[in-house]
Amino acid sequence: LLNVNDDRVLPFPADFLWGAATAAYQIEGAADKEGRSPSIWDTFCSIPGKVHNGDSGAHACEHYYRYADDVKLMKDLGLKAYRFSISWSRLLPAGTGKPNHRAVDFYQSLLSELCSSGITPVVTLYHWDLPQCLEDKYSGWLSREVIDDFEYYASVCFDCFGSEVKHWITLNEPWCACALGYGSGEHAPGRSQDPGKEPYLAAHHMLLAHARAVKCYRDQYQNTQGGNIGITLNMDWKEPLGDNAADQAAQRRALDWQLGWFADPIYKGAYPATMRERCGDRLPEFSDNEVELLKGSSDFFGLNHYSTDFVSPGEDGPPATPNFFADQDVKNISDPRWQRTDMGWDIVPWGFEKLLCWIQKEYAPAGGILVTENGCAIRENTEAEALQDSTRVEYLQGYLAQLHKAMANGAAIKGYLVWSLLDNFEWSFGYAKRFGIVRVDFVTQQRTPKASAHLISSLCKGEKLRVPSRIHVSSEFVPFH
Ligand code: GBH
Repeated sequence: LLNVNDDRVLPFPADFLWGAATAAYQIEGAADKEGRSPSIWDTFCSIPGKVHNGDSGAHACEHYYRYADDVKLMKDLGLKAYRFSISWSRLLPAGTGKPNHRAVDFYQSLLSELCSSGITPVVTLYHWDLPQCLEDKYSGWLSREVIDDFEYYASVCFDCFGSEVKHWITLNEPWCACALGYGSGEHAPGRSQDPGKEPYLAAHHMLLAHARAVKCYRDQYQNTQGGNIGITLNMDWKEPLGDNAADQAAQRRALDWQLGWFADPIYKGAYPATMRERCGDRLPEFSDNEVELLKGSSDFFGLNHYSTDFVSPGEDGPPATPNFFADQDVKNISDPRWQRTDMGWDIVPWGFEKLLCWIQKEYAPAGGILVTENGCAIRENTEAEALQDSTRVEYLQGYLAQLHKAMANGAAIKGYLVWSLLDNFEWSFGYAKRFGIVRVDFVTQQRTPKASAHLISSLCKGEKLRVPSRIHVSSEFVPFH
């Protein structure tokens, strides 16, 4: 038996899927080129004040033109897997209908470079970039019409790319797309008009669109193409502030409103009871057929994880008009001793172990858990500073040690993809926040691997994880209250 508290050199299974992740709008550039039509993120970026510095994904990492060099870089690092997303509005500029052949060529070329380099593609269908024409036509995710259009888009992807792709992800982090896109308005489409209803409605349609794409794959492609398909959900761990029933109930609500909102319909066939109780008819209902469609609609559990909070009940009481965030009645609290990333997110490795074990226990996901994102933004003022990204290296060592511990404690974890391969367009933060294990100079587009890239590279090559003794591996911690 492994005792990770004493053993600072941690082995991982030989078939563990190590790699890195990106998303289309964050790296591709060529946003108004080669037949691509705008997505809701192009529109959102053009509204003054929405994105830091007026930045956009118009050029980003120019990956659309530099993909061959980027795959070469991944090959040099020895990545086993690469997660990227397909741009819906590049492939189907009208949102539906005839595919753009230049987009088909682009993604097929990317896939063939990956395959000839021995890198396993993990492909996301939707990483937040709805075609703007569908937003204009029927208000995008607020309409049931999007479900058919998403299923059709997915089927085009399976047709065009399914012979190379064995790992499909339908949606990336629907929580962000709904809570930030329709609740706070921080993300596209930037709506906050009806925050007590729209996040729930958009989420309902996302869940159904996900389930229909999965059914389509299983019915028409899985037998011949032999891949698997799942969803990626994001969860920050929530630890009860105190050892009391009120804080434990707040933890349950916090988990339900972020993870359970999506995972419960997929794994249990219903929204969490806490949501049903508190939202009443603002939370849409699934028909019996829809419950059947949703249940079991993920071949693996894709998880993105970044940070942890302590939680206790909210203090504000119910707001005058209902609101997604207030519905939860949760107050998030940080330990002031925690170190923070450049996003202001707390670095709390032990929360990762708790979350992974929670998912294993609560959902026991068939096909296991695939960590599809984890990583951090670090302030890197100069290139020299960036290349010695010791804070990121320590973040990864701490989080990976906890992932290792979760595996030792029974969590079935199949792989780990770091966010992100490249510094890129960090949504409303523009280019000001750098998550890459590879430095990108946005003037010259030069790529340079950072120390963290060498860490990931060593793991890809089968080396054990070395965790310096100053990094805590134990999940025992001293609550600050
Ligand atoms: C992901 O979302 C996205 O999938 C990816 O595109 C993006 O570039 C990447 O992360 C980095 O942002 O305030 O301490 O409680 C991240 C989802 C949800 C993670 C909010 C952090 C708040 C942490 N995020 N969460 S805290």
